[in-house]
Parts: sequence; C-alpha cells; structure tokens
Amino acid sequence: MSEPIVIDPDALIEQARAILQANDVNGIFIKPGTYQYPHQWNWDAALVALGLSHFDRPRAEQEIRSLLKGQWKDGMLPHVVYHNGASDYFPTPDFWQIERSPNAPEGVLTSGIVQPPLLATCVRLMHERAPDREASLAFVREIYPALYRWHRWLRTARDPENTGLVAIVHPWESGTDNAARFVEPMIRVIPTRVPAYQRKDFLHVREDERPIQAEYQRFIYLIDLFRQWGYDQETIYARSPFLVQDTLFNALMYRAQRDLRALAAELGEPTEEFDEWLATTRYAFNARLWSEEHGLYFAYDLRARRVLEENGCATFIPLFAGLASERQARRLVEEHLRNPEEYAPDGTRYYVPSQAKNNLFFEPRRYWRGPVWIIINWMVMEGLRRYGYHELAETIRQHSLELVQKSGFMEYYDPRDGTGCGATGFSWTAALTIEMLA
Ligand code: 9YW
Repeated sequence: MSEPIVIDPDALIEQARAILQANDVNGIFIKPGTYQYPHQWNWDAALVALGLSHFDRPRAEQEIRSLLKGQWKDGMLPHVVYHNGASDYFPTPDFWQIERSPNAPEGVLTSGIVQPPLLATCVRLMHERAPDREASLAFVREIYPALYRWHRWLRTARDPENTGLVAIVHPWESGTDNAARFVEPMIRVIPTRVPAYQRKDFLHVREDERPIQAEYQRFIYLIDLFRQWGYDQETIYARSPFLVQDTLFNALMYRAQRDLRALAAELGEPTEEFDEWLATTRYAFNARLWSEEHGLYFAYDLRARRVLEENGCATFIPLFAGLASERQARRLVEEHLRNPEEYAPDGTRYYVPSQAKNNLFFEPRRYWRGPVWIIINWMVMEGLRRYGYHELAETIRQHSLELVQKSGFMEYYDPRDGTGCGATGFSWTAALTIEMLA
C-alpha cells in the first residue's frame, strides 16, 4: 500500500494561483498550459475566469472580454483566439485562413471551429456568488448580447433542421478530441487529399499520450475542407463527412442555455425563446441519446444515422446539466459510475477515467481515451450533488485534489496510479482546484 495523500488546501490554492499567474500572457489572456497551448482556448478561458473570480474579479472579467474579441460577425465563438499571432503550436493562424469567410472578425486571428459552450455557465456561477451584485450585473449586461449571439449561432447554424440538438463538425469541437465515441464516425471520414503540414503536438508531450496519426490526418483533412468552403456553415452542415450530435456538447449547451436564461431574466430580457428551446431539447436529448437498454447516454452520428454506442465519461455530463431523470441518474451512477469494471476504483485508483475501463479503446495514458481529467471530475462531482449523491461527489473531489497534490497541475492523469500525463502547468486544473477548495 502506498502512503495516504494528505491535502494541504492553502498550499494548493497558492500553487494554483501561481500557475494562473505564470500562464498569464501580458494580462491579455491566460494560456491553457506552460508550453503546449500558447493561445487562448474557448472553454479553458471560461474555467480560468471561474477560478480567477475567487481572488481577482477584474482579471476574470478581462479574460472573458479577451475571448469575446475573437467572436465572429455571425456570433460564432471560435475554439482558439491567437491574440499573439503564430507560435510553435499547430495549426497556426495561416493554416486556418479565416479571411476566406466574410464572417471572420477583424483585427484578430482565430480558428474556424468551436468548442463546448461553457462560458454562460461560468458567468452565471461567477455572478451568483459575486460580493458586489451591482458591479457583477453591470458586467453581465455588458457581455449578454455576445453570449446571446453565440448561443443563437449554435441553435441555428448547427441545428438548421430544428431537432433541438446541435451538431459538431469536428471532434475538436467536442473538447474531447480522440474520445472513443468518435472512432466510428472518423473511420467514415476518408482523407483523400491532406495538405502538407507538420504535427507539433509532440514537441512538449510524449507521443503515446496524444492522438494517433490516423486520427490526426482526419482532423487536418476536415479543417482543409472547411477552409475550402470558406467556413460557410450551410455548406459545412450539408457536406461535412463528420456530423455528430454529441452527448457532452449538447449537455453543456442545455446547461448553458438554462444559465443564460437565468441571466436574461435578471436583466429583464425576454426568456420565452429559451423556454421553448429548453423544452424541445430536453425531450430530444432523452429521446435520441438515452439508451434504455444500456442505461447510458450515447452520441448520435447524423451522417450514418446511427447511435455511437461507446461507453465514455460524456455519458455523465447530463447530470451536470440536469437533463437526466432521477431514475436515469440512478442507472448511470449505480450500474456504471460505481461499477469497478467501468469507472470505479479497483485495479485503478482514481475516479473518473475518461473512457470506461472495459471499453475496447481504453488506454490509461492516451489523452481522452482513459486518463482522468479534472474538468470531467468537476462536472461529474457537480452533477452528483445535483442528484443527491453527496458522498460519491465528495470522493471524486477528494480524488481530484489528491491527483493534483501528488502529481502537480497536469493536463490529465493515469487512473491506475495517478501519475501525470500530457501538458504541464495546466490552467484549468489550477482553476478548478481553486473552485473545489474555495
Ligand atoms: C489540441 C486546450 C485544449 C482543450 C481541449 C483539449 C486540447 C487542443 O487542449 O485540445 O491541440 O489537441 O482536447 O479540450 O481545450 O487545453
């Protein structure tokens, strides 16, 4: 037996603050990691702001304003904003070529795809606990139009058929790039003509902790198609060989719409449109993505018209969103989360592996194929609290803090022994450590 790990909350908070400070690039944005990701990422920025809000509200608000600078004219909020131009991170801005779109923002370089909409949720959390309600409301009023346009873009550009569920067109948009649920739809993407490029993601991270080359080729192939189509969303929705209604993305969209609705109500903005969408989506989400047979939520492949039956951590995000019924929650928790063959410790020591351990594609150190991610642990923990599973939520919180205490602020961790993997000095790990301890 190894030594029990004793958590020192004050020391951890101090270290977490130091990481965020060290990753601050000229007060303009906070990069996700020390070396690996030197620009501003969409859902990272939302979590970074949440963490910062515990001790430096002006800087937290600044982080959000910076992210919103990258917003496209049609409302799209891109997944990366390159405030500082190119770096050793690939894809570089000149690979994206966003100037091909009439909707690209002026004076700032960005990517041409999106990431899960977590921003409105973080803004609401920040607002609810603000000591100065009035100042906080003024900030919410300032950014509300941008948040509204971002969500409207998702509801329209990514759900032109009004199904209630929004589609992603690239696995990067899910934030969980190489998760097993994308293996099957990515096999259907045939990279016939891939432009010349140089992979840079092994410069700072071991190759066997990153996506395999067959996947990476397809990631690049898809971007090349989108840029050829001038990032025209109608064309992308109609022709992208990858088109998936993702569990994690849609669960976060639902939660973000609820949170934006709450902010709208407080601002005196109309809310009917939200109510209508929420009702439709709640129904569609459970009708299409819940499997009564398995007691799991699965993603849906719109191209092949098939359910993607892979058991991964995305199945628990509907708890965070409040989309599951009590009965569905019980099945998720009792049959799966507590199951030692799937997610519970036994052979492994730590909650929550990003892929079920008995999934065919499980690899404990490869990126989204198995390692523990603090972002997921936080969402699962919050979801469990919402449904009354307080003890299990506390265990997951404890495991998360132990991982950080033991191995530092890493991008992800091996669920077997808690050793760190991926990028070092990871900002959202720091931000969520503060969130879990504050
Ligand atoms: C990449 C920055 C991003 C996260 C994503 C994660 C990874 C970028 O890093 O993607 O180059 O692979 O998958 O969720 O936002 O932290």
